[in-house]
Amino acid sequence: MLRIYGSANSRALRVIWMAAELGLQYDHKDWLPRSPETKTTDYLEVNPNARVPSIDDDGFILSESMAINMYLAKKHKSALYPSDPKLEALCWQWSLWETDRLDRQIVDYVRNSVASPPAERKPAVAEAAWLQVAPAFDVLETALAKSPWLAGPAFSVADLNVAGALYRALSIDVSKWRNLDGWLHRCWDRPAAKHARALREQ
Ligand SMILES: N[C@@H](CCC(=O)N[C@@H](CS)C(=O)NCC(=O)O)C(=O)O
Repeated sequence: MLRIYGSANSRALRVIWMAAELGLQYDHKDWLPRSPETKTTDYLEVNPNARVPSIDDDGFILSESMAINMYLAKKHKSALYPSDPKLEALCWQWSLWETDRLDRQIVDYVRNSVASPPAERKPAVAEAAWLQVAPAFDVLETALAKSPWLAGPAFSVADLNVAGALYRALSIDVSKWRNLDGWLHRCWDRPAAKHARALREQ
């Protein structure tokens, strides 16, 4: 049986989305980041970083949300994982790119501009993050002007991983990036995405 460690209120959101796309049953350890459960000796065996998400797939242990999603989509022979090596490589490219360029930066920006209570916001952190987020959005905008999806002719794990990581961007105005805006909402309009989002926002 598949077990997913991590609350929808964490980067496990994107893994929960993928599990819903694939129609997988799973045991959910609905743990928040930094919760006591993530610091036990047993969990540190699963993820020595004490972070979520992680999975235990019938004894196969894996962490890193992007890798988990690519593994699950490939294992279940989903159309979300392209069989063409070039499209497969584009899924790796976009997932790694997002982790480098946007994953932390978008969280820092949104938390410190709109999400946290005003007294807790750090404008300097928001400003520094925005200096990285805006050019990364430009890169996505250019790619999405050429093709409606990031890796080939259809929605794939590349789109899920990047759009999943951009959950926070749903709460800011990105209409300046017209193609990015349309793509982000197309991705999050999928039933599996709505299911994951509902778990986070319940
Ligand atoms: N690159 C990792 C990041 C995992 C990560 O940072 N998870 C956060 C929650 S979203 C966490 O568990 N943080 C706990 C901590 O920082 O101690 C992934 O994508 O899975």
